Amino acid sequence: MRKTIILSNRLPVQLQINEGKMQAKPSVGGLATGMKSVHQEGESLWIGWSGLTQEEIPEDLESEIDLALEEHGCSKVRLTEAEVEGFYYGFSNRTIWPLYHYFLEYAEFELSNWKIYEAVNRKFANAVLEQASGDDILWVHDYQLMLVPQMVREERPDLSIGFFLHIPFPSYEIFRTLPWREEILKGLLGADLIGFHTYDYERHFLSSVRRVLGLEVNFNEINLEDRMAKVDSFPMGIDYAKFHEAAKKNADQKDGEQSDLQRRLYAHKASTPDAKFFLSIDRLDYSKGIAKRLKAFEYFLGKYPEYKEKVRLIILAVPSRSKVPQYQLLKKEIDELVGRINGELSTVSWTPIWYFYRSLGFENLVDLYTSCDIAWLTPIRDGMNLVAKEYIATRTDKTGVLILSEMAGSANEMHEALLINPNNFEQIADSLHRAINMPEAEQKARNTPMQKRLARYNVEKWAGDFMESLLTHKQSDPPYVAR
Ligand code: ADQ
Repeated sequence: MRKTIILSNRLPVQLQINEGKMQAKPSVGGLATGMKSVHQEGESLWIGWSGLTQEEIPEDLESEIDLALEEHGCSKVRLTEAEVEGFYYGFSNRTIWPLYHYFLEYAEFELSNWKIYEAVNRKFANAVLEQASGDDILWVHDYQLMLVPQMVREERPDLSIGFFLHIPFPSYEIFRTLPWREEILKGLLGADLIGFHTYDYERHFLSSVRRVLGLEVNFNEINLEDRMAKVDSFPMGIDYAKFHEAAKKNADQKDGEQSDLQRRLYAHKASTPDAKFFLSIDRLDYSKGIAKRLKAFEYFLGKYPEYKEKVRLIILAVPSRSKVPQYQLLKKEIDELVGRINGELSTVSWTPIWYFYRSLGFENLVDLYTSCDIAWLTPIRDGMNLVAKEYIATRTDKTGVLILSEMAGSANEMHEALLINPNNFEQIADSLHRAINMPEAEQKARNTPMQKRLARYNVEKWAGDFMESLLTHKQSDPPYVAR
């Protein structure tokens, strides 16, 4: 039977060893959430790194871990500490991530990291080749594995190979600075279908293919002489029903059934009825613009001092890549900004910023979405941003205001939100003011079409469309037929 192999850097389960015992925990992140529904259906295998290096896995637990993963339909790629360092923290997160998010000044071009990236991509490709049979479908995810499509194709051109990039693809002028630009493009072109979140990323990719490799591009197909590679945009959706239903359940809960967090939020609202909560949720990452948001909040309170003691900013930052120096510096900057702003502005009864540096469980996440009047998501660059979509999905009475950066991929589909430029503090302050005063009828008029779109174009539809497009293209373009 034909199976789908999903390949990503991390498996959708995280392993932790506590006192010699193994524990499995679902991972946080857009991809894990998004692919869950695809992985649960039909015949599929998910291959990726478990999150533990070979040095961290005691020999006697290896087979126990493999068995536990197998139960989740997963198989692990073994990585050593040095490989994780060079491939993940090094090339992926200190070269590609900053470059693709337009933080050129943070991008490091280390030959040794590139070599490890190549070797680890080879490991992932070999893991696929060991498992692939018949006319299987391979769906490779994200920027850590851009060389895998070509590595697999060289051995198995009969497989249907799809690749999806979850982060932006930068403009040619940025991409061309990468010393290994040709290798990366050739690696990606091993796929039959290459997907992006937006048309702009697709356009940037095609332009780089044309200018770096000199290949002929016809509309959205690249002529590779013996075959055509197709490029298209597939804006990723969310599990709309899951968020919407959880929010409904949440609204129906009686007093005793509420979570601690919910009770606290409601108590605050009851004691100050005209108070407004602004919500900011991201991984702690410089691309998400958290530090800038804090400064913009301070600017807003300076411009509109009448909102002092009335508004509160809830910042939830998920720890991320804490071994990379830029992330450590950012954490320090955010800690200091929160401390300074709260120190300068707090009163006996008011703390302007509530700052949580942790990951929250699904129910608490929904508590926050449903109790905050305004979601304020202003990344400096973001491939898509699923939090914006999740917030709108949980607004069961259709109230609530979304303030969203125009630099997030999701802004293309959520034009009813208040779209802002994250560098324009004046515009941000005015948008916050507008959001606070927006009549309910206008909130509902804006949120209704967004909800409809999100419900229709959910994550299953996203995955289904990608798979259908891949298979249709493969059928019409068999690799063995020379043109
Ligand atoms: P991320 O950069 O991780 O993903 P995002 O799309 O916002 O960003 O997804 C974050 C996910 O983590 C959301 O589903 C959210 O619910 C969850 N999450 C965030 N904070 C949390 C917290 N404190 N506790 C628990 N869960 C939390 C990358 C790209 C994005 C792209 C996705 C999917 O950078 O641009 O949208 O992949 O393609």
